[in-house]
Amino acid sequence: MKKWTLLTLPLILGGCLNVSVETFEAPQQSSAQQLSRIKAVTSADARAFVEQAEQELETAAEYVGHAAWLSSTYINSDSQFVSGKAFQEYSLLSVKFAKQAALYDHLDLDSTLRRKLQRLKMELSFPAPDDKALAGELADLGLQMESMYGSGEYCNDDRCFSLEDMTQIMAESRDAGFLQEIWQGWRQVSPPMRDLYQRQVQIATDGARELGYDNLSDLWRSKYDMTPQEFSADVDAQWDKVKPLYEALQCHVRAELKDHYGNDVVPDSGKIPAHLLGNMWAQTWGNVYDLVKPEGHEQSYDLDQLILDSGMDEMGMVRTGEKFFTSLGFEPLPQSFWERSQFLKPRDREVVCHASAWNVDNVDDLRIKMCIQKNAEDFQTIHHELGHNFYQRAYNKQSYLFKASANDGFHEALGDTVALSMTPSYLVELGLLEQEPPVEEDLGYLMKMALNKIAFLPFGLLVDKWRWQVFSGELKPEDYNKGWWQLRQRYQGISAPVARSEADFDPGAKYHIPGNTPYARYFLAFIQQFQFHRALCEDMGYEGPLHRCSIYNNRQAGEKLQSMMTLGASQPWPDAMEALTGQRQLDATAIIDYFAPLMAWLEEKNQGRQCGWSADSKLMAESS
Ligand code: X8Z
Ligand code: ZN
Repeated sequence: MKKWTLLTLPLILGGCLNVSVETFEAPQQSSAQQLSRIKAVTSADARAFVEQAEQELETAAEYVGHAAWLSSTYINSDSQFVSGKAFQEYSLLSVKFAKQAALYDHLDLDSTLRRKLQRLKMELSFPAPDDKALAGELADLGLQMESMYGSGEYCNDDRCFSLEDMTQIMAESRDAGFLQEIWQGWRQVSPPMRDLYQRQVQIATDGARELGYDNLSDLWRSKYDMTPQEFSADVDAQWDKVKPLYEALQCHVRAELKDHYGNDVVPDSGKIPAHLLGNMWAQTWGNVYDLVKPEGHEQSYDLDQLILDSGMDEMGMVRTGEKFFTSLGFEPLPQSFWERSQFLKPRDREVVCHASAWNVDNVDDLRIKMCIQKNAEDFQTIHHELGHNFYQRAYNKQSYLFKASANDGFHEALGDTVALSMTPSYLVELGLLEQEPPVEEDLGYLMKMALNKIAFLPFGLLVDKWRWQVFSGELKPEDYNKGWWQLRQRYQGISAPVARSEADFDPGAKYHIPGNTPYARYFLAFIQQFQFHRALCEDMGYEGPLHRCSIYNNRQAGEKLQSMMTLGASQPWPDAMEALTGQRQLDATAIIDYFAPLMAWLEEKNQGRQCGWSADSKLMAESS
């Protein structure tokens, strides 16, 4: 089944139980009848119910998996129709079981059964109400928005640009005017999504209420083995810890960009115009490394160039990624992976290019879907996606409701953890680099890493801060874009390069909003991956600086990872965290330790600079 985009549906080919669904049709009964039933149900009934639910959901999910693969890799009205039906069917089934799960709330059940019943209630991110028409409408809305995003393009008088073209321009161009045009151009994709999004939220909110949640925000924040309030407090606490690092980086990058582009382009507000950071959403800044690199400590190699010079093609990049995992002791990917994955953007049809990893049958039909470009960013993304696939395979012996990661941050962290080991010494081992660079270059390496990892943190946090506000009703539809830019300013210290208004719907220009993929998972992952990296390095007896440690070829590290991955979602996430790191909590000290040498350099470099930014009120008309 498709994972990590529209739905999160694990599945398994379980045995068929001879229990009639009729047995569990509680909602139609009167409350007196229900009460007598509640008294009557036993833990054996609960067990049979869960097995039945797992088996039926598994069958439906496999169908969704195939249909969704088609609708993402061949966007047309037929594939959308079929996929819509499959989502509708799955949604209704899942909601039915989620409601019935409440029948067993009062029973004293073993922890595994109790956990499965809980997971049944929070399986869907956007649950439909128990109504066929609304379930169909909800499925169609999601598919419509995802296909609008997938087929989005921007055309000026000269030519049309795909998102991949625009991604490359954002990365490489240093022409502020052109960057602004492209930044604005891509955002034409989303105003037509605004009403659809509002409707989608409305329907799914009703669905969440039927399942007993106050709103979708509570549902989304309930998936972390703690209360929604505790979860919000935890992510805020982590953010507070890493904020000084982000603020130091933002200050340095702003100063260097101002030197390069001048005062007209980079204003005095302290914020950075969002089109100058090398990325369409200003979420990672590695592409402006050349403008902000630490003088005297520059990296002598450029991974983009090394990849091009090596002659490695896109498939070769994936093979190299696979080799990292097999060096840790993981089994090679199945032949079907190579036959069924989408590595390149097809020339003849529209597809959703945003990278994703799939396990279509939740056994071993593993695939990635990408439109790979031969560059370092996509090389890293390949490792990210393969991390999903190897995780999916590691827990495929779990039962359906536990075929997931410990929490969604773990899934996102796995491949990134591996990619933290793509150190210069690893590149030498691969034959991409001739010799290991001297230690003086470490600051350059750390700067490049920070531009991708530290710069991401506030973005990773704010996307769902925005959605939580929307879902709870705190942010009204007429303020969707204003609320978005308030968060962008406050957390990232960036500003829109041209005036924005409620005629725009800028959140919709980021894949995960139309694609309905929760985003706090990436914030967690960016903290966790350093925790995982540090634990694995310590475990293998490594004693040097963390940024020079590579787990490549280390079976012990592989076994540690496996021990966490095979658990799937069967245990509360602190147990899985403990299996790998010995710690039971998120711990930002690992990312702080990793970047300590860079932080020291930044603090010195920023002396005399005016750091920080004002969260001014001219949010929507700011033209910097
Ligand atoms: O969406 C992704 C992955 C697929 S799960 C490519 N990421 C986030 C993004 O691109 O916005 C990875 C990092 C953040
Ligand atoms: Zn991912």
